Amino acid sequence: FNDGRDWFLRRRLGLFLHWGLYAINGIQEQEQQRCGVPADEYRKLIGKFNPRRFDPDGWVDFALRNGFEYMVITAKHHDGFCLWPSRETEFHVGSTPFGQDILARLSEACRKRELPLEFYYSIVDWHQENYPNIGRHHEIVTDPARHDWSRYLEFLKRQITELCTNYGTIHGIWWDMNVPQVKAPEVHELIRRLQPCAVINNRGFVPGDYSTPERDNDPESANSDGADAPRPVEACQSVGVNSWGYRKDEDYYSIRYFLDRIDRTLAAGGNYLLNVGPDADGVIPPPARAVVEGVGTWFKRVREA
Ligand code: JFZ
Repeated sequence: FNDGRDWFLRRRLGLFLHWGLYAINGIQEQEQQRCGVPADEYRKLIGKFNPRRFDPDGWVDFALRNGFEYMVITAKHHDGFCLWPSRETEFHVGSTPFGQDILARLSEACRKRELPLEFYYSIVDWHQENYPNIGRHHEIVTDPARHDWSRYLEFLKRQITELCTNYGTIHGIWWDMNVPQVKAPEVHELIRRLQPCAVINNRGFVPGDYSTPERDNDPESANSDGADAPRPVEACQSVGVNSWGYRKDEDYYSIRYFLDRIDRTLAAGGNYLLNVGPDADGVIPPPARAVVEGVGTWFKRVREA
């Protein structure tokens, strides 16, 4: 890129964190849509979120100790719950018994240890009544009379402004679930203006800086978004077979599986983002840690070679 975003080309392995209210039930991060948890029930989880063992320095140490070179956390997933006290909604961590600004704590821990941090932001939002909750991956029934793209986009821009203003230097906005019908290049311009080191993936409103293939997707075919030139690639994958968020009875991919996937991605010039889901106390489950450690042991050897 030849600008503040260059860090992304030198750093290759990232730790992805899916964390939010869904950690409480421990089913999966899309339990409302996929597991029939009613929206009204889901909302009540806000009264139960109290991760007493949240230790942002511990997460950063864990990542660095295992050779990970950047971090991405779900600032807001499809459920609409915000890990920071957004002025735009009440559905945020400041309204929980825990109360603390998770993004402030984590970004501070990352800054101290110079670990680049990106914010994942879901364009899909099951909590905002303006968001047209229809279509691929998000068939939550809401009142169509309230759907309003332009109002939702204004809300989104104000939230992105909060994320790009209140946490010092951030290193990326990791969009999820682009809606192909909506083009809003001004959102990307906003990020560029406020955060020159921030990379933007291709699940947003215009193609972005790099493509985001997932699981066994072929990097060539994944997320074809009309980009006109080859771009950097970042593959992503969860340690859990069933979920990105914490799941009580998760099945985990083997370390060997990831070494194969990651090796292939790195050889093709891509970055790799390995995901874990901390539990409701804020603890990364032991089997997830074991995968990160196994991958890290191997990756540190590759880096030294
Ligand atoms: C999305 C989310 O629905 C999921 O919860 C998680 O956050 C993941 C990182 O992103 O899921 C997707 C999005 C795109 C593809 C697959 C799963 N895709 O393009 O293959």
